[in-house]
Amino acid sequence: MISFLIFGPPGSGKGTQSVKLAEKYNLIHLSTGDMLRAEITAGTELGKKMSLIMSKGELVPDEVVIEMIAFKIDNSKGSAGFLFDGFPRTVAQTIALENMLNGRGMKIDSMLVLDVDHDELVKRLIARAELSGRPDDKDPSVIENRIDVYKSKTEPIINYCREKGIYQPVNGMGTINDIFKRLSDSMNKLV
Ligand code: B4P
Repeated sequence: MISFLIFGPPGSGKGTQSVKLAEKYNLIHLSTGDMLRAEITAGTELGKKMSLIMSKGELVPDEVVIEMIAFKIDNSKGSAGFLFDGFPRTVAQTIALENMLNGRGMKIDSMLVLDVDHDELVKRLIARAELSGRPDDKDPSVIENRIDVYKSKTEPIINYCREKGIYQPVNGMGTINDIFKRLSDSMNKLV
């Protein structure tokens, strides 16, 4: 089975593109953001604890998302592989994912990184706030904090993956369909 990471700052289009790519390549789409929001909507104890962290634009603890992903990997069958969206977000999560996959005879095959200008990120997230009702989209200072957290805690994964030869940058500016075509061109080299 093949494993792709779709990577980029908040608002870079990870979630948007993942839905289309998972369908095209018969991949299981695993979004930790969606899993956490499902916990909040269901009103679970975990959801209540994570809601405050997420509304500030901070990352939830590594062990919470690692456990969620491990459960999903073990309970997902019948696809060509996995598309990880919004996970990993720290180098520690990356190492945990590698260990999980290696233990199951898999590896991270490619990291597709969407490059988008800062002003475009903010514009997209403010536009989404109108529809999503997500508290982390409504407040411009929370959006800026999410971008800062990405730079300090998440971006270092790029160097880690570059050294492993799996880093593939993709221009994330333009229409959703143009970006989908660029991502597909990169993925076609591996599937
Ligand atoms: P996520 O759900 O991953 O949210 P995100 O980073 O904002 O990205 P998202 O996928 O939603 O946005 P997208 O770029 O697709 O995480 C939310 C929070 O959960 C995090 O801040 C953190 O607190 C927590 N969390 C999640 N995973 C975690 C982890 N592993 N560890 C710790 N904490 C974790 O798109 C944004 C918008 O842009 C959309 O409205 C879309 O319609 C629009 N758009 C996309 N492409 C476009 C284009 N080409 N042109 C115009 N608009 C476009």
